[in-house]
Parts: sequence; structure tokens; C-alpha cells
Amino acid sequence: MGQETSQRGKKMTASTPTRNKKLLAWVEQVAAQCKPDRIHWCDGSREEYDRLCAEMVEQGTFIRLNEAKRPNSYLCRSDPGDVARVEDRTFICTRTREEAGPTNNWVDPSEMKDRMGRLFDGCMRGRTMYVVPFSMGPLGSSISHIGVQLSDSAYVAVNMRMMTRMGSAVLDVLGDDGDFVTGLHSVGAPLEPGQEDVPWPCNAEHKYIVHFPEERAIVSYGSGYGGNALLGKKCFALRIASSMGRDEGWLAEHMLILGVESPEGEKTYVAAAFPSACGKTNFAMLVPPEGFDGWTVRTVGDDIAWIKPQPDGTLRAINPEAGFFGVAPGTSMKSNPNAMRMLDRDVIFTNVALTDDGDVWWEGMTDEAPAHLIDWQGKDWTPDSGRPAAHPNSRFTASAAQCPSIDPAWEEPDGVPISAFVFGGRLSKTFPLVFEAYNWREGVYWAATMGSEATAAAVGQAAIRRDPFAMLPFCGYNMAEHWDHWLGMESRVKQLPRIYRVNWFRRDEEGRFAWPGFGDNMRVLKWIVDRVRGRAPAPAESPFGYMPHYQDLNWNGLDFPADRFGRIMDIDRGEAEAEARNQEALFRQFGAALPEGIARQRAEFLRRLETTPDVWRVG
Ligand code: O2Y
Ligand code: MN
Repeated sequence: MGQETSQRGKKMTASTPTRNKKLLAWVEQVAAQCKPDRIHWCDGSREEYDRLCAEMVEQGTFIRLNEAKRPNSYLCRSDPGDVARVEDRTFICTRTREEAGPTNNWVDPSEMKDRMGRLFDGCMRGRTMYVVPFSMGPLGSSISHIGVQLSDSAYVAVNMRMMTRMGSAVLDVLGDDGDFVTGLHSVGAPLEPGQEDVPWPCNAEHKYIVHFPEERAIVSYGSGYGGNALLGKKCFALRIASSMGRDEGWLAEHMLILGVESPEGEKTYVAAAFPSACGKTNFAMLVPPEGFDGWTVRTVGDDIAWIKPQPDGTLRAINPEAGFFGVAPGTSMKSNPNAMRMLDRDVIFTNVALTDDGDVWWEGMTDEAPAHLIDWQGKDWTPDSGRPAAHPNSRFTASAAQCPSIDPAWEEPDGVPISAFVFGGRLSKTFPLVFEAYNWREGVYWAATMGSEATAAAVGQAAIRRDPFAMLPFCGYNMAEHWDHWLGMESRVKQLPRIYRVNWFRRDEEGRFAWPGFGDNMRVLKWIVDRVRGRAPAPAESPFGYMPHYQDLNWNGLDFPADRFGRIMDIDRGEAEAEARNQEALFRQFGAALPEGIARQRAEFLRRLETTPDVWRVG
């Protein structure tokens, strides 16, 4: 089990499980600043995990679930004021404001360090500081990178064990001189001597999620929740890693990775990016519908992809994470049977509801809600309470290894070869079910301009909330430069994947979803695979891009006549023009940083629309 030292001004030497000079010096410096009562070096063992969970049960942070129904699983309720990522408190502290770009919050790095210095002084008093060494990506892979998080939260330590490769083995890889990304985290709630702790300590007044990309450093204060506190995820694997990728010629993207296997055993890997609330985890774990005998979809990752150009001209990708921190509400046997089976055991649930027999429940898990629950705030709940039983952002943390659809190559150190990129948003109109960009540059343009409608309430009226590459809150540098980095791949990668846009959320004249979604998305996925494998029939050429004809999709097992297909594929020229004009506001923000290549693609799209009929229909 990991090593613990009591901190009374002691120097750390013999008792530490590493001789890494940078790490020892940093731990000592942080301990002197934050003044924890104890330091615990996490070894990542099962014993350590069980002990920390048992301590959190004792402390009232965790509730152990019914062992017969949900073995080795826990429910945790956060503070009601600490339930999600805090984008307005997230900062990219590059040397200049321009380097962070107009879509990131920026503060001068030295000013931010002064602010953090004041907040972190003594902030771990009365607590244990956990030293959490972790690898993003398989240990020893040339695509992987190491981080160390110092945190005063045991919840963070146990979640990091599931979400990353964590513990002693990482220190072995790090060696005496290896480098790593630093992640300093405090819940910002020091304890006075004798002061009783609360189940979910956090700081109501100050929250800061700060990145120093040039120094490969993360500092997080005041929140214990999700992406604010599990620093390997959004902070490292996206914000810091995107900056590393820009400097080193690779990509850190907010993308799932899945592998489609044909009945003949041919495997095609696809990476896909969607804004939130588009069913990303469901797509990553898709179960093909009836009529797709012999076809399977395997999961490599559900959230983040690190993608590197290879000497052989391909792009290969890894999932840097080792677990899933998925949204619980809406997850059901219908929407995602693989996720439901993954959650049978060894899960940490955060902010879901508790059933009377010690199990969990959330909105959408079953058609009918149980007659009585304890809600995410610990209050009695009945179906007529008029409020959700689980918080809409409630989560499960589960190890990827226990996902039934996990791909056999998910831990392959060299990653998997990516043949297609898929981008999508939640849009009730204008965008068809699927199209393939005419070329790489156009694909980058379609990814840069993606987004979802701001509200579902006013269907057809809502404005598009742009979320370029689904990276708006996650790009560690100027977003316009990110687009340029993608454009630059054209000259650096010989076997460029094709790029697709999909829209599962188009609505019909009555305002209902026009596409069944979930497993039926396989019909679109198979067309994409057929295209990249060169076996799809010649597609139609639309103003957006290449599109399948009705007969190019496999309709086995689904009654979806050609006229319905026509209605989710047709293009209204007026709407398309309005879309192109609307993109101008997005582009204008970036001023001179906007890549020429992106502006040109928009102009070309507008030119194509000049000769488009009022309603373009796939023949
Ligand atoms: O609210 C949080 O802290 C979690 S955010 C999150 C978690 C898992 C996967 N994606 C996301 C996201 O915001 O994209
Ligand atoms: Mn995400």
C-alpha cells in the first residue's frame, strides 16, 4: 500500500518511492506552501483503493451500495454548488492574451501565480496531500505522457485510479530524471485543529482551473468535481496536450474512437467529435441493429483522442484515459446497453439517486421511476416531486477494461489507425443526416463551424452555439491556430482520413426527431466505412459535400422509406446561405489570426450555393 509521511517540517528522502529530482523538489515545495498534515504517495494498488473508499464511507463522503446488486460500488453526493466544470473560472495563462485567443479566459501568468500563491498558502491544513503519479495512455507507449497530481482529495485519488494508469509503475517509467506535467489541486477547504470535516469539501467563494501551457502546468483550486479536479482529463489530456501537440506536430482532440468490424473481420477505426448532449458515449459503444449480422462496433475511447502522424503516412490514435466518466441521465438498456453492463460492479457514482434497496437510479434509466428514492441531495423523492432525482450532470466512473465493447487494441501502445473523422452537432434543420467533405480543407472548415442549437425549446428558431471541433472549452491555445494546425496536416500526412459531418437530430414538420438514432446510426457508420474502403457506389454531389443515395445505406430491419430519407437529406438553399452568413460572426472574433484557408472554404461554399436550387434533393 502507498506510503504516508506525517508532515512536521520533515525533509522527504528515504521514505519516498522515487528519486526523481523534479518530483521530490516539487512535492517538497508544494508541501511547504500548502501545509498538509500528511503526505500519501499513491501506489495505485487495489488495497489502497479499498482503504481510501472505506475511509470515505466512514467520513460520510461515500455510501457503499448494496453488495448483492452493485458489488464494490459507491455513491457520492457532491456539494450542490460543485456539480460541473466551471468554464467561466477556467483560464489559459499563456505569455500573451493573443496566444490564448478570444475564446479562452486569460490572465497574465505572473499575476495568476501571485493570486494562486495567496490561495494555496496553508490550503491543505488538516488534510492529507495525495501524490498521484499517472500516465495518460498505456505505460511506456511513445504516444503517452506522464503527469503527477498533488491533491488534498481522496475522491480525486480513487477516481484517478480508474481514469488513468496510476501508481508506482508510473514512477518506475518516470525514473530519476523523467519529465512530467504538474497538476496541483486543492479543494480549498483547510481544517482548523478539531474542526469537523464535511462530506464534500470545496470552496464556495473561489474556484480557479488554471493552465500554464508553456510550463506544462495545471493549478486547480476550490472544486472537487469532475473535469475541475481530475486533472488528467480535460486539463491535461486536452488543454495542455493540445498545446503540446501544436508544438510537436500531433493532435489532442475531444474525440471518441471506435472500431467497426465487418463480418469478414476487417477493422476500420473512426474518431468522432460532438458537442455535449449529442450521445457521444452512446455512439462510442454503439450496438448495431438487427440486419447487421456479423458487424460489431468496438470502443477504444469515449471522450479524448491523442492522434499522431506516423512515418508510414498514417494517423494513429490512442485513448489517453483508462476509464469512463460518463453522464448517467439518459443511459439505459435502450440507449447504451454496453454502458449499463459496464456499470454492474466496481463503479463510483456521483450525484445519482439512491433506491430504497441500496442501488442507484437516474432519469431515463427505466421508463418508470421508482415510487421512492433519495435524490442527489439526500432528500426524499417521489415521481411527483417536480425535480430530477439525479443531477442532470451526475456521473459514473468505471474502468474501461470492464466495458463489454472495449476494443482488443484499446491499450495498443502504437494506437489504432484512423480512417475517418466524424463531426456532428445537435441541429433541428439545415444540416443533412450525413455528408463527406470534398477534401481535407473543407472538412476542417466543417469541423471549425460545427455547433449545436442553443435551446431545444424553440425548435427551428434557436441560434447555433458554435463549438469548433467540440474544443471550445478545451483548446489550450488560440482556436484559430488550432484550425491552422489541422490545415497543416494536409502537407504532413500522406494518408489523410476522410472527414464527415453528421446530424442525428434533424426534426420533421411536426417537430419530432426524424432519425431514430442510437443503434441505427450504424447505417450511417457503415456508409462511412464503405466510402473509406472504396466500396460505396458513387455518391451524390451536394452543396455541402458527397452524400449517399437512399439505396447506398443498409435499411435491413428498419421501415424508413425513401421519401423520409429525402426529408432528412434535402438542403434548403436559404437555410444553407443563412448558415454560411452566420459563420461570419464566429470568424470575425479571430481577426487576423483566422487562417486564410478557412475563410476561403466558406467563400467556396457560398459560391456553390449560388447555383443550387431552392431545395436540393439527393436523387
Ligand atoms: O462536469 C464535469 O466536470 C465533467 S465534464 C465531462 C466529463 C466527461 C466527458 N466529457 C465531459 C465534457 O464536458 O465534455
Ligand atoms: Mn467530453
